[in-house]
Amino acid sequence: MNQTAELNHRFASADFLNFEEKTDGFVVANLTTPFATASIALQGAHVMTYQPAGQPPLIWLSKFAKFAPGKSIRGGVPVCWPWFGAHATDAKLPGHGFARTVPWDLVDARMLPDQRVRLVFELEQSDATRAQWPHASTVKNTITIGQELEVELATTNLGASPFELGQALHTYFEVGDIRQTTISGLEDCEFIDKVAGGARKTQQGAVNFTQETDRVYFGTRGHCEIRDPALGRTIVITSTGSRSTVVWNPWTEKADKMGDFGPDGHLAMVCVENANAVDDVIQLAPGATHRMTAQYRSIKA
Ligand code: TA6
Repeated sequence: MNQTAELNHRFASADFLNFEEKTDGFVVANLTTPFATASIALQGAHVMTYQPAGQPPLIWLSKFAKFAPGKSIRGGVPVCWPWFGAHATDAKLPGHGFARTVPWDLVDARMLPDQRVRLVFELEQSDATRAQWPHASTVKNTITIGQELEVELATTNLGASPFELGQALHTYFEVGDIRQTTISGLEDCEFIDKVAGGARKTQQGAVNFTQETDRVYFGTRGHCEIRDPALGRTIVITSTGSRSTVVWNPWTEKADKMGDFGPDGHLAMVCVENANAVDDVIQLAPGATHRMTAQYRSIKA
């Protein structure tokens, strides 16, 4: 029995869940609830789409995204783990860690009494991952589809010594026009401006977008809002277990270079990423578990 057939045999439900092989070896769970539809790739436990009933998609997925084993997906909710950005000492290792480009195991799938649907994925270590990161650990990604999209990343240190954990939910949000979009909730936070050589600055007022924007904010407060007048909505982001927030839009030149945004793709997206990055990485003690959660919902602007 192939993987898709086995997953359908173990977990599928005519009501809310089935699995398909989107491309060769790339399996996706398709979810339908009374509140929203969603799709999640087994690779990276990667939410690819989330669309509340009667609304535009909340999560952006490039029309030019590639779906192939080992290749990161342009859009959705990539899991950056167990480091954020470039590896601290080995440039040969994948940016944003390996979690998003390896297969995760689906360990539970159920409809809750309130008709939300919850899937739990776990990343078991392998020789390949241990070679990149030798710490005994497990990480679970719990995804709940309802009127909100909820994601919880839980890392447990199974070893006898502490380790440093960097991570992010690298979420791509769909907007009507980035040039009209602003982000509130980061006022007065210090940030690293990666477009200005890593200079440290302080956010004055709302964040707006007129060029490539790539910032890591610190001391963030677990609540920010994406104001999107072009689509007439505000996306509300709440989070726990994260004191850093990354804001990114590649703008025209970088998006074109990346090759999987498509023409003007950058105009329809913004990344707002709850993270533990740079100053905010986690030192996880033996036996301890760190949970980082995010909830995303949209309200009328
Ligand atoms: O989160 C922002 C960022 O670190 C940018 O610097 C850019 O590299 C982006 O992530 C996308 O990275 P990726 O590896 O997914 O192409």
